[in-house]
Amino acid sequence: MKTTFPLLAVLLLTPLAAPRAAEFFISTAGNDENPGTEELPFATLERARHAVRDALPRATEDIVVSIRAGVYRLERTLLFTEQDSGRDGVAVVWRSADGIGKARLSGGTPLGGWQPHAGDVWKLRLPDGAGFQTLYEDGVRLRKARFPNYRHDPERASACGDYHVSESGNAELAAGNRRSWLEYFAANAPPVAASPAQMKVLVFPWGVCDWHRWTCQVTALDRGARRIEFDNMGDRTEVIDGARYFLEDDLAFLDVPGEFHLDRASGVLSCIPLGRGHPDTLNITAPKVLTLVELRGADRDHCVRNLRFEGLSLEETDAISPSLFWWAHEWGRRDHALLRLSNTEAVSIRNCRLRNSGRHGLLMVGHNVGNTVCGCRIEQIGISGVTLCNRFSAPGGTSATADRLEHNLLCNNRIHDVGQLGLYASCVELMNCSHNEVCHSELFNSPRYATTMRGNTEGDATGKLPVRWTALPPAKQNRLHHLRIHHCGQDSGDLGALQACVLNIPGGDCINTYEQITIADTRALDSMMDHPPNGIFLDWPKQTMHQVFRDIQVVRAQGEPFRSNGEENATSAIMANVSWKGGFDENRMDYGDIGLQADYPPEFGGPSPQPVQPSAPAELSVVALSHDSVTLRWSAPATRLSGSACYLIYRDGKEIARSFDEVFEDAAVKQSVAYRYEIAARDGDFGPLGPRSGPCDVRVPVDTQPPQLLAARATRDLRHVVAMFNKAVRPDLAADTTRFTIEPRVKVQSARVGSSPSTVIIETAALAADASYVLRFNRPPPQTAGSGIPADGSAGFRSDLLLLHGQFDAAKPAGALGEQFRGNAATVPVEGRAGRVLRLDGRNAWVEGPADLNLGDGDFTLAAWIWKERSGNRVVLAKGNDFSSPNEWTWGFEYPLKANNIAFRCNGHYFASAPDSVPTRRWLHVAFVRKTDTAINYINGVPSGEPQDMSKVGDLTNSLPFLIGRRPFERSPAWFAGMVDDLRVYARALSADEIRRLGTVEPAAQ
Ligand SMILES: [Ca+2]
Ligand SMILES: [Ca+2]
Repeated sequence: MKTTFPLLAVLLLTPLAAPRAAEFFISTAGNDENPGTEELPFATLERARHAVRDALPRATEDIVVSIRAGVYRLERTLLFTEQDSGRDGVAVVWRSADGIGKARLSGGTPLGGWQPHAGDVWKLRLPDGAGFQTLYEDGVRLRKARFPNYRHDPERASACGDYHVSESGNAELAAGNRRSWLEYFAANAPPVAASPAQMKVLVFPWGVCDWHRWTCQVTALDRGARRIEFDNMGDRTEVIDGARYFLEDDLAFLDVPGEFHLDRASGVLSCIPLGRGHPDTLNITAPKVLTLVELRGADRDHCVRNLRFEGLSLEETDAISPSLFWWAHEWGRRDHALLRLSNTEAVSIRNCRLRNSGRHGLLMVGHNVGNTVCGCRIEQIGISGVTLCNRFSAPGGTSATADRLEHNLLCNNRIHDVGQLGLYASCVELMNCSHNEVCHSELFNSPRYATTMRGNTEGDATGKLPVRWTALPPAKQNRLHHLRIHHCGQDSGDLGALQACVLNIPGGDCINTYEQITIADTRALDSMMDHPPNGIFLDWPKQTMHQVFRDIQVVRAQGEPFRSNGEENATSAIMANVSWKGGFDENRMDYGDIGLQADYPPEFGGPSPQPVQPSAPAELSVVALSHDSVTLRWSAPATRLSGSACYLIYRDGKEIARSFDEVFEDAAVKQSVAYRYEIAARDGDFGPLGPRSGPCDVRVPVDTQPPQLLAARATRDLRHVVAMFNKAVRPDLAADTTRFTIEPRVKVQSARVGSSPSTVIIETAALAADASYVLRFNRPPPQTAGSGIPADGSAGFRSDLLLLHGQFDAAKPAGALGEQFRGNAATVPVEGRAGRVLRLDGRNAWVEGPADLNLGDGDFTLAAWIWKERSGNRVVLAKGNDFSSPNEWTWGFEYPLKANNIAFRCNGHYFASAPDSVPTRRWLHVAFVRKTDTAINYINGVPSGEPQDMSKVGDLTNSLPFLIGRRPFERSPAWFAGMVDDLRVYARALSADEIRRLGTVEPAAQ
């Protein structure tokens, strides 16, 4: 300390003598005629910028522009060029003088003079030529009037539901045809349009690739045909049945608070505000600029540099009509942001708030090196939060641009609620840039990605054509670490919260690292039909190889936690301690250091509370009330937690499950076995694990209920009978042939437990074809109940070669569909059908039957009652793919497309019922019979269409799963939307009489 005293004294004595840093002041009460001092401040930022330019040649210390608290409304973009730059040792600092976020630069202009109109609607005539694509009320974005209305889903705040789905749509159009259409369900008829010339439809045309949301001009709305026709902008793709859509931008849709409509022809703005009172008092503002603040150097040799923005709030910019993906605007060269940087170096943006952008939050395009973005909150963004893009070739197009987008630091930022106007959005986008660091940040509420990264390879989506480098800059040596990511992927599919693609080729050196990242709750709206969102997705085969993932934990991803398009991206990745692989060790996670840092501005909500270590849960009780279930209850830890307690449940020392409730049912137990349970708690998903509770022991009681014989069936060779019980049968009893009798008398030769422990395969003398039998089981004396000893019972069956009979009457869904089925589809009771039926939602519901069920090379019959919710190519049954495999088949396709029929399809050949024989939304009995070389379709018990030649179809035996409701082809599962009941597969051709009985004698309604 002694040595510092003289220095401190010198400093205290010298201010008057030494050159002072120039400081200018701006105030909303200022005047541009003033000198810009603290006492006599400027009024505008433009005036201060001139003053800085004048002062720069003489400056030897930083020049500071102190902006007083208040709203500064910008009517044009505030532009900084090379002339406004600091130089080494002299920065130009633009700061909020009265605290973080207090100096607010806004592109919004308040609208006044509202007049009441009908109901809650207020109107205002704008000056000639005024217009905008987005509107704000007191800092909240309003929506263009739409149908159906937006519904806020707090778990998916960035999603744009509700959507309607199309009943039907156009097949692929001929070249040059720009008139696409969709047909809506009668129940979804839109209000009569007020000004159709302006109406848009936002539609996901494909169902699969449910990220491709068009915004298209409606060209005709035919209410008789229930048809919305729209300009496809040259993309003449099919619009599938069940395509999600909503209509927008017509006065007739203005019916709820938060909606507005601007009639572009008349300049009349209509609005139902969110707030109460006269709209003149509600701070409704219209944006006047697309980019609020821009730093634009002339080229990479004339950069804007050494500028610092501290504590500013940048707010409210306009959008451009979002018909196109953002990259269609020359990869950002013609795009906009609250803060836009091109040809910049050593620029610092610290503790700034970027809120309510019509396009990006912060956009760095082209050459931008060594910039820092720290302590910021970036939210309510039209497209992406922060976009770095250098996806450009040098003039001539044969090599990458020499511009560099490198060594930028994005640290300690909260970026959320992005993609509000364009769905293909990300909290952070890294395009063809290198050596950048994204760290200690919280990213959430995105309709698509938290982060996406693209580089410079190309090949084809199938991975068959060779991958090669392009003439674009690479994406390499980027480091993403200590990120807290949650609630992304909210409105689209085929994505990962962390996504990367086209980065690398086999053996390439474009390597990026992801470390210390937690990803939670990646989940889309239920209406989304595509591949469910993943935690991490490496897309494009062989083009995203060699990336590094260390210490990454994914919880509650709707799809797999980690997905790779093609195995090479996954197998070449370096993975260490990742939660989707065995041996994951939570102790290696830096939970306390993931996410925002302690100095994150409290004005922006401060960092998330640090998780604490809970005490052990107390009062654990464990009860086994039955032979197959143990119920655990406990009380919450005494420790006060920052979030919800997450419990880890241990059985015999091993973690078996997690629960956010203080109760758990363990259904994976065995009778008469003793188990020991313990519980430990953690503070939320990620945090230090507390100690375990005291152990609690239980012995599961013996099953006193004997197995019941449920059903029997003959096998195709008529030499075996399969007996099905409701639970496992003791093998010694199953093998005791004296216990089984078949009447009329057939000799039982041997018996054994089948591949399922609850089935017994009985070998018999030859059964007569198509006869009725009864199988009886007689239990041995003494008649004690006990495990695996079946009760006396009998079951009738016919030797009619019924290989599979799905009645779907079990009340419990998933797994309880019967011994022959598993899957996630539910059974439901419906009016007019006995028992229950299988419901398939057309999105992801499926059932799998026995894989050993095959149609073979002889006669067969498929029969079922079906209710088809929507038309289109949807698969009812599948055993493999139907397009290029001679021994695989599906049943359900329409041929030709939209013929409203049903086709058995094999190897690209269709055997279809008559056109319009299978309308939607009614119960129909459908059957398909192969008899020698002839195919016959039946609808409601009568032949439909002509018999067809099946002589070119060979043996239909394969080892693929037998699927109901989809086919095993991930790119296009052809989900069936509707219901199925009384599904039968026979290894013989049923007669016309038999089909008629199945198809006309409905089981009585209950
Ligand atoms: Ca509406
Ligand atoms: Ca049924």
